[in-house]
Amino acid sequence: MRLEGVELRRIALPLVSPFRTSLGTQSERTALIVRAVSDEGEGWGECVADDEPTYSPEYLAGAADVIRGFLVPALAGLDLNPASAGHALRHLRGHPMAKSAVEMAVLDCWLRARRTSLADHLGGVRRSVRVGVSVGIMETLDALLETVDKHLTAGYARIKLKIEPGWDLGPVRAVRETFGAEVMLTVDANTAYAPGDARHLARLDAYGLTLIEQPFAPGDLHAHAALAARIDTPVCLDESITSAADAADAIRRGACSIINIKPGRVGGYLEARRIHDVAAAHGVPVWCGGMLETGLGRAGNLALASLPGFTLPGDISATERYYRQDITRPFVLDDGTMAVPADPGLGVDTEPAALEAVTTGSEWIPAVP
Ligand code: NPQ
Ligand code: MG
Repeated sequence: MRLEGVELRRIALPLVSPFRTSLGTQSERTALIVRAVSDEGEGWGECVADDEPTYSPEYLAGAADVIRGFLVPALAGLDLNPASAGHALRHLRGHPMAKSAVEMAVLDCWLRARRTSLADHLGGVRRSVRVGVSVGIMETLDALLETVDKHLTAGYARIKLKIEPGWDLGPVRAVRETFGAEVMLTVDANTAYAPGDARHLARLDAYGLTLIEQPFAPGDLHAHAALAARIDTPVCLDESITSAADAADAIRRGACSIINIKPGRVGGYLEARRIHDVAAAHGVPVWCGGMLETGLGRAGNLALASLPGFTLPGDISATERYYRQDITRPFVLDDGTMAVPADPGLGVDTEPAALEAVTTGSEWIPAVP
């Protein structure tokens, strides 16, 4: 398969309600949509970088620049397949979200041409997967309880509360006291704590959490290992893990006993599968994280989450949790689960009118070295 070029679109999707994490408040999702055009047809990808480099060092305009200046040229003239695409980008350091977007479009294109679903290609073993929902930091406990109630009524299999200093023990206690011990409950700090907060975080042990996600800075594996050694709640890493090598290192150092895998953060679906494999070899459960993806990323993440090691519900919520109108068909919740797309490639199509309506800019990048 030969790449002819890539259409890069910038989109802005309004969120149904603002989403606040310890990193900031999001009221609109901007993203890059990649359409790869080849001699064997086309494929779609999505870049999950944010406008600002807060969650990770990557940001949307920078990702577009890297895709235009380095990634597309690196793929030009090659005989492409999923493995060769990754190989051709390996000498370029960093930029996993930009790489992931391009790899995703090439992968979708290649799999569509071969009538194979992404789930089958990755080695998926489930036709539907259990999913959870991520609940932002709220103004009041009442607002939080009302939101959690709505999600539990909708049937979500797990509730994840975003936490930060000043919004942690109280919200967790309130949710446990209101909804009971049976609810699968987790917390995500998005790096908001300092190593000296370990004693405070240990108080979360009283609430039977399934895990605590990324309390400390991405590079501080030592602090995560020290916390893991003193609390009962399993420590899960998100921001710290950007490759299978990172995952192996974190596991070896006792910095986590669970891993959140996001294809965008780790450079694509193939590296995501390698992390899954490394974790499985160490008996470490994994689950699929979320980055407020459009339907394209949602479809791919469902395929990834169908692998056997994804034993915890993912942050792959129904479309309506985030968007009134997506650029694909909506994804719906069915008794706490979502169906894994079975059609070739990502198994989902963009809706041209919907895509056009949210596009704020586009360019054609011809594949020339
Ligand atoms: C997490 N996701 O697990 C992330 C945080 C997050 C669903 O909780 C733009 C860029 C939007 C990065 C939204 C969830 C984002 C973002 C959420 C990261 O840590
Ligand atoms: Mg997280």
